[in-house]
Amino acid sequence: MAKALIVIDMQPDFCPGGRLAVAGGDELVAPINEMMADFDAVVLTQDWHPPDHASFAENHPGAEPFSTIQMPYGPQVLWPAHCVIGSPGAGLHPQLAADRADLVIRKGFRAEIDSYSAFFENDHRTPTGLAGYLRDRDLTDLFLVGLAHDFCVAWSAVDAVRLGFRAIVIEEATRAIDLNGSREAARATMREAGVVLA
Ligand code: VGL
Ligand code: ZN
Repeated sequence: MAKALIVIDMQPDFCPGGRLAVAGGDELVAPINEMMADFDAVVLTQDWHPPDHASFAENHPGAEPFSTIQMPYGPQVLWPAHCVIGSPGAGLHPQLAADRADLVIRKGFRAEIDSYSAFFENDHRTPTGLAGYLRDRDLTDLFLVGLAHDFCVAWSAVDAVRLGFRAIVIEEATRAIDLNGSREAARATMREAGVVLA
């Protein structure tokens, strides 16, 4: 048994002033940095989209940001353009102790499909490779923190349990977008899946 801290999407675009800002997102940097020493491994995820990404409202003429459309793989919220490959907002937060990470895994780099989860793209089938990495290192207990609670953290935690890991979301080290009650919905989904909310 070994435990990993999975730090989801701590990037300037998800922090105040960013293109898809989550309220209070930057408040998490210092506590997450402090937690890192308590784990056998630290993994960071990085949302990483090409400019023509299908999750961007601006790539769907007439569509409003934060509306939902049907994609071949299911419903997809359309977001303001964010975490565009190579842009400053797509970097890791400058104060995040990224030097301590063993692995940085990027997701959402295919234009035609979004990837909230650190494990699978939004078709729930195309793997990112993270599960294999964690299994190879015998990292069984995953503690999830970062942004956003109700999208990338929640989807990652649910997939983790589905893949046979123990998943614990440290809620005080997350912040939610909370779109139409998505925070409470995500909490219910995580609890039902067997994610521990700590
Ligand atoms: C996220 C929406 C779009 C997240 C990423 O990190 O939760 N949310 N892309
Ligand atoms: Zn994204």
